[in-house]
Amino acid sequence: MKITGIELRRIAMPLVAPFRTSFGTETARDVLLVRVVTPEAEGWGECVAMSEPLYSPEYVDGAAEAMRRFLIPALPDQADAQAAGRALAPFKGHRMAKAALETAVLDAQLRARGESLAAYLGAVADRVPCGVSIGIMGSIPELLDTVEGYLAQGYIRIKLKIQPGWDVAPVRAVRERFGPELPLQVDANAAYTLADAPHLARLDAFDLLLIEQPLADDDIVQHAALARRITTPICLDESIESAEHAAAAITLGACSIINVKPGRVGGYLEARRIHDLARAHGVALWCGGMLETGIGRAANVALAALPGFTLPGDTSASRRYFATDITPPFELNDGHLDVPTGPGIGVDPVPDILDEVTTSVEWITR
Ligand code: OSB
Ligand code: MG
Repeated sequence: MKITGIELRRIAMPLVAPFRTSFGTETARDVLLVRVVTPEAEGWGECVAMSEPLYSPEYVDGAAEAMRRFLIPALPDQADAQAAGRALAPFKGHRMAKAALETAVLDAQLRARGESLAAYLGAVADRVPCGVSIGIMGSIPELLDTVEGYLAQGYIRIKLKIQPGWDVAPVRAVRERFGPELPLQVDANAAYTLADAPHLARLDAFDLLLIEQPLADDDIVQHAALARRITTPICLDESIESAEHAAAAITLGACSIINVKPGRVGGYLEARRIHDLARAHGVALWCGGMLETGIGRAANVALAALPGFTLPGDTSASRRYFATDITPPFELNDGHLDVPTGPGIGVDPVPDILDEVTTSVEWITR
């Protein structure tokens, strides 16, 4: 199965509502899609890099440049995801770019042999429970209305974005309004320092499932120190870019839970290594999100169906993000999304919709 060409396609996807985190506000998603073409099948991958390097060092223009200049020329002739992973490994970083390429290769490979990504990865569930990530709001009443709306849609876990000045009060308000049974967690996107430990300990009173990435990406040791000073379980997101990072964090006691984002760790093969490692060590996992279109979401839902993913993920329905998704929309059913069963990632872009949102197309032959 020879790779004959690769398409890099940029699309512009307006978000249904602005999404504010401690690192910035997103109003639209600038997405880089990868399509790997072979005579037998095509495969899709979604690059989760954002427009600016605020969540991680990667950004969309940089990912496209890394792909065209270094990664695509290094890919093996044959569509073989394991071989692609090995060929890309010598290039440092650029994990989101590598993940998109490797996923497109894997999708083509699996479509050609009629196997679903879920089956390939070792999924054990046919549907996955869904949470929703709620951005920083202008006021507490606005936040409470937003939470209420998502609960009415069936989401079974709420995640609140927090930052200094928007933490204890919104958490208290949501707890008081929706009660002690609501599965509730927070995500700081690295907005605090260890000096904030006494303040973060005030969140212990609210029985949160976890606090995600309270400290800086490279503060693994400081997260271990924080874990000894608060009772809320610590979950790492930005800090975990590989199975090696996960092993270090687990050994140090820096986290008891990991948010797995395949883009952040360089692909689904590395995500599965983290799964196997974490599961062996009793560290709980859940599948994070990067405001993906249906292409990235389909693959994430397959990953979230692995046995170690024991907490609800940020794998929300398409309409939480976009008025019109580029694939048939993922819809919430009793708080769950169905795991695609078709070959590969199991979904395809709708050609007319894809064309409408496309801002550029680049075709690279090999
Ligand atoms: O930190 O988990 C995060 C979105 C973009 C970048 C980082 C994060 C997020 C989210 C939203 O929390 C997850 C989603 O709904 O896709
Ligand atoms: Mg996060």
